Amino acid sequence: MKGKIIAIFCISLMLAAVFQLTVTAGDEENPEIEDGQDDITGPFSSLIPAALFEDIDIISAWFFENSNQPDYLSVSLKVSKLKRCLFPTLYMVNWTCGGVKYTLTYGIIGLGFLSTAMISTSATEFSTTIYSSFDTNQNIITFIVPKEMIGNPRQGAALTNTEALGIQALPIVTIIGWEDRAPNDGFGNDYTIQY
Ligand SMILES: [Ca+2]
Ligand SMILES: [Ca+2]
Repeated sequence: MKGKIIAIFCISLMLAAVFQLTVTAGDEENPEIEDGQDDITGPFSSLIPAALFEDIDIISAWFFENSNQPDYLSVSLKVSKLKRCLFPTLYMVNWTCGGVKYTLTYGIIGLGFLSTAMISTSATEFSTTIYSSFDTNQNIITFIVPKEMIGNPRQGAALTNTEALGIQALPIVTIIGWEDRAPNDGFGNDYTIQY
């Protein structure tokens, strides 16, 4: 009986250790970047119904990797309500690693029918198209980034200064627009490369 209790205790400890490992990487429950709802800034934003901006209202963003595909970094961005807006819309996630700033951008142009995802770096000012998914059921955009495009960060490297932006512009006067920065001040948590 005593041995059985010790065995159960050991299994519980092992499960706790595994759980601890799984929550060190970002996921929807443990996002590196968190933000409030209905906090859009821009012209007359306090007078305009929040529902009109729910597609750029960022809720959270998180980084993650898959041990089966260690050469890729994934980044997900969750908004209040994802839809293909008629107005030009940009979603961005920024971070810094090794002194270089990286920017993921998902852009919607052409009345919502043309969209693309890109990665760009402050090192080269060069943008490259990458794979992404646009999930209107989960309200999540996910970017899949080959690590060779982000300086091949090694296991244990920290992605710092994490932040996300949702930006919407009027189709003609693109300089006038609304945006949501996440978080509102400072930056989100760092992410540590797992593989
Ligand atoms: Ca928000
Ligand atoms: Ca915000």
